[in-house]
Amino acid sequence: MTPPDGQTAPAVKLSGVETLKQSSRHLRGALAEELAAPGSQVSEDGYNLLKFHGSYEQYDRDSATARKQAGQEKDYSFMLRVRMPGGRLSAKQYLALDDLADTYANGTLRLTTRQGIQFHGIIKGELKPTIAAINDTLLTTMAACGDVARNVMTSPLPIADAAHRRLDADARMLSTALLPQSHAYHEIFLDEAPSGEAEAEPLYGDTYLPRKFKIAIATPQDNSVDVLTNDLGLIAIFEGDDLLGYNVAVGGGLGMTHNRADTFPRMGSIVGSVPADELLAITKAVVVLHRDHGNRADRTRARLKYVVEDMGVDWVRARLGKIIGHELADALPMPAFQVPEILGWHAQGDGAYWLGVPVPSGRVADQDGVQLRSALRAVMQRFNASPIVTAQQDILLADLRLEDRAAIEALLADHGVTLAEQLSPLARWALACPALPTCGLALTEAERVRQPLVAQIEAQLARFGLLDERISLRITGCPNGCARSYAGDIGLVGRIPGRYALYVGGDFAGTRLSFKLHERVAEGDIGEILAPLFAAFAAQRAPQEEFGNFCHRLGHDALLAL
Ligand code: SRM
Ligand code: SF4
Repeated sequence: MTPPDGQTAPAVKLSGVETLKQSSRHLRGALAEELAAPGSQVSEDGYNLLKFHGSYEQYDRDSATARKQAGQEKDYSFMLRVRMPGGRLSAKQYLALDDLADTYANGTLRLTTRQGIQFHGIIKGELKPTIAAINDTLLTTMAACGDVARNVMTSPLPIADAAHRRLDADARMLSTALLPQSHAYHEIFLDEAPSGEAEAEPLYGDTYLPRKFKIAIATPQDNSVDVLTNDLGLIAIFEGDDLLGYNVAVGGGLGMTHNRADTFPRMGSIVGSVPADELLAITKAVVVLHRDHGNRADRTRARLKYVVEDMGVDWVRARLGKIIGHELADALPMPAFQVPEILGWHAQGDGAYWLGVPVPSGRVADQDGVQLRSALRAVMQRFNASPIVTAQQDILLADLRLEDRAAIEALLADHGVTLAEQLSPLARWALACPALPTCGLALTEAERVRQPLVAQIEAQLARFGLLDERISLRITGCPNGCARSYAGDIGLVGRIPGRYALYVGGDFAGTRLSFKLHERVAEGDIGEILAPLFAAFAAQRAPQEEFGNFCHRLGHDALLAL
C-alpha cells in the first residue's frame, strides 16, 4: 500500500467502508432518517457510520438461538461509548451518566480499558435522546469509536504537581484538537441546523483515517496506560517540574486475526523525541502518516502498526521529519517503565486524598449482592468525589478529605464493596473485556468468567506461596486484545467456546509482548496448566524477578518442557 518516496501507489480496490466514508457527506449518510424510522436495527452503512458517533449496534447473544427457534428477531440494542480524555469527569457528570444507565441502558456503566465509559442495551429509538442527554452534561460520544483518533489516555493519578497537571492538560488538548470538524453529530443527535458553511476536515480529509487511531501519554514512572500498545505513544520526560520533551513511540496495536499470519500484535517503536511545544505538531504528523500510508483496501491490515512494520522505523522517522519540517531529535534518556499502585488511599499533595476502588471488569452495577453502583453514587453525592477512570477498568475517587475516610469506608463496606487491600494483587490487576453477551466478535466468555478464573489461578499461586506477587492477568473473548491480553504477565485469549490460548512472558511494566504457550486450554484447566510455571518461578526466580520476566528469561521451549 505504501510506495517508496517519489513513486505513485498502484491503484487498489478500496474497502467498502472507504467508499461509504467518501459518500457519507462527512459522516451523515442517512443516519438521521434511519434513527427516526421504525424497527430495531440500522442498515450496514448506518452501522458503520454510527461508530464515528460513538455507538455500535449489538444483539443479546445469550437469547439469539432461542429467539431464532421461536421465529423472533434477535434482541438488538446499541452500545454507546463516552469520550473522556484521561478518564476524567466531574461528580455531576458521573451522576448524570449513572442516571442515564437506568433511563436508557441496562442499569450498568462499563468502565473501559481506555478510560472511557460505556452504556449497553440502548434501544434504537432511545439512542438519540441518550446522546443528547450526554451532550447536556458537556461530555460527548463523538469520535469515541470509528476511523479517527479515539479517547486520549494518560496517567489517572490526581497528584497535584506540575507533571500531572501537564499530562491531564495534554490529553484534553490533543483530544479536542483531533475531534472531527464535521457538524454531522450536532445535526443528527442534537437537532442543530446545518451550519450552512462549507465544511472541511482539514486533518482527516473526506475519508477520515484508514482505521482507528489510539494515543496515550505516559511517563516512565507511570505506564499504567500501556503506552506502547498505542498507535502513538507519547512518553513525557520530566526533570522535576520541567518537561524536557516527549519520546515518540509509533506503531503499537494488539489486534490480530486467527489464521492470518500477516496480522499480529506489535509494541510501538520509539522513533525519536520532540520538545514540549511540538506535541500537537508531532501528533498531527503521525495521524497524517496513518492517513496517507495506511491500507485502505484491507481493513484487517489498516492499522498504523503495519505501515511501521512494513516500511521500517528509519522510514517512519524520516517521513515524520518531513511532515513536521525538521528531523526528529534522538530519544531522550529515560529510566525503565514502572506501573505504580493506583488503588487504595493516597495523598494527592494538596491536602486531599484519592481512594482507588477496584471495579471487576469495569462493570459498575448493583449485582450478586454487591451494591457497587449505589455505593459509588453515594460517595459522589455525599463526599463530592471527583471520579477518574483508570486503564485498569477501575475508578479513583479524588479530592476526598482524610477525615471522611472512616465514613467512606463504612459506606462502601455497607454496600458490600471489596477494597483493594482485601484482594490479591492478581485480582487487583486482572482485566477482562465484555465479550459475551454483548460483543458480536466474542468467541468465548471473558467478563463473566473473570472471577472464577482469578480464583483458579489464585489457588495455584497460593500453593507455591506466591499469592502476594504482583502479576497482571488479561482475559479477552477473542484475539482482538481489548483487555490488552498480549501485554501483561498472563494473557488468556478466547479461541473456541470454553477454550483459551495462554500467553506468558510479557511484563508488568508493559514493555514487551507475551508469547503463546498453549493454543487451546479448557477454561477449567487454566490454573493447573499454570501450576508448573508457578512452581518453577517459586524455585528458580532470580532476586526481585517478576513472573513475566521469569517466563521471558526461560523462554517458550523451556516453559513448555515444564
Ligand atoms: Fe476493543 C472491537 C470493546 C479497548 C482492540 N472492542 C471492539 C468492539 C467494539 C467489538 C466490535 O467491533 O463489534 C467491543 C465492544 C464490546 C462491548 O460489548 O462493549 C470492544 N475495546 C472494547 C472495550 C470496551 C474493552 C474493555 O474491556 O474495556 C475497550 C474500549 C476502550 C475505549 O474506551 O475506547 C476496548 N480494543 C481495546 C483495546 C485496548 C486499548 O486500546 O488500550 C484494543 C487493543 C489495542 C488495539 O487497538 O490494537 C482493542 N477492539 C479492538 C479490535 C482490534 C483492532 C485491530 O485493529 O486489530 C477490535 C475489532 C476491530 O476493530 O475490528 C475491537
Ligand atoms: Fe469483543 Fe474480542 Fe474485544 Fe473482547 S477482545 S470485547 S471479545 S472484540
